[in-house]
Amino acid sequence: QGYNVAVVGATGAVGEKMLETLSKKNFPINELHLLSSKRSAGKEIEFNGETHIVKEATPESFEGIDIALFSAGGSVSKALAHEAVKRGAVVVDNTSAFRMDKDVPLVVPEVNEEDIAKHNGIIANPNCSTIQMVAALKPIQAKFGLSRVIVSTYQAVSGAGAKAVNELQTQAEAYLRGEEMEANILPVSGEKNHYPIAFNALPQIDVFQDNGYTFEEMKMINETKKIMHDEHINVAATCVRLPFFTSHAESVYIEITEDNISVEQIHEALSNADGIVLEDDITNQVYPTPQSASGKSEVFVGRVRKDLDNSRGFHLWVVSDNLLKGAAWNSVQIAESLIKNNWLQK
Ligand code: 11C
Repeated sequence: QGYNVAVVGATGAVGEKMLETLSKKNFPINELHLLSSKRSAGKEIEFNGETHIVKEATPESFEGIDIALFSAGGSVSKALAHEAVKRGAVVVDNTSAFRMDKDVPLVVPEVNEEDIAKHNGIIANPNCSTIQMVAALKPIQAKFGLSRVIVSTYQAVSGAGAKAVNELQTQAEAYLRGEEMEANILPVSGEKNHYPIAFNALPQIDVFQDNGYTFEEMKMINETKKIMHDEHINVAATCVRLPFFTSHAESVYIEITEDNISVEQIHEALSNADGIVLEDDITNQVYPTPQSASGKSEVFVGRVRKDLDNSRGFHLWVVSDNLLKGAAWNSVQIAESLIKNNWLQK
């Protein structure tokens, strides 16, 4: 038995990974509908050996659809997700449009799969940098409690879209030829100032908020509390864009609530957790990097060590592919869970 599946934003970087993931996981598809903005409509995309023509997404596109995976930007989700739900589809939305809505579950299946059951038609996929962090923190929280998180991110340009990927490529080539670099996209395409990303580090991802944090930082703060079901966890974030294409890395400082816990106990909790791969062997220089994690679906953790001053403090290095576990893979996992648990009906 298969389901009628729509992918909204099928021509984008995440849409492409969604299709790859659906195929790789052998997702039970009856009809596949590839949708996009008017601009990309008409393109042809191969899926499992068949050519599909991308159509413009309209409210009527969702007639007969069981599951709609949205990744075409917040404004498209705001305009069309409820239209899809009205027509009987369950929406898995990979934008920030509904993440903090009270009646929309925000889900990383390894962390809070049971929240999917409470959906009213829309389930939100968290921000990529949040997903990998909470996936690594959940097994630690479950065993030893968690009171504080301070994270600094090292984020790939693909998080900012295909134009940012091109910008890094073009700037790097120009720099190596000794030419001036042109910056038009990063840190934020709509902002008045742009800075080169090649051979640089930009401490701004998304727009600044009134409290001095960026929206990306506030997403990490607010989404972490919601997914981990604990408003009292103290979370602070500094999000930085770096010049590589894929996978986000994070330096995460945590304080747990139990005392006298060893690195070995943290290792054990992480090694037994679904979706986590522990790569932590400093004697052999083993730790994950954005390059080693790219193309893989798991969250990789290394450099686990005890804080030197706080006996409940630990430092971790967390890396994952931002387009897979951070986006497409997590969305398809949610869709699989809807089917497996009979949660498609509201
Ligand atoms: C970035 N994390 O790297 C962002 C991209 O809210 O889903 C993902 C934006 C989002 O720029």
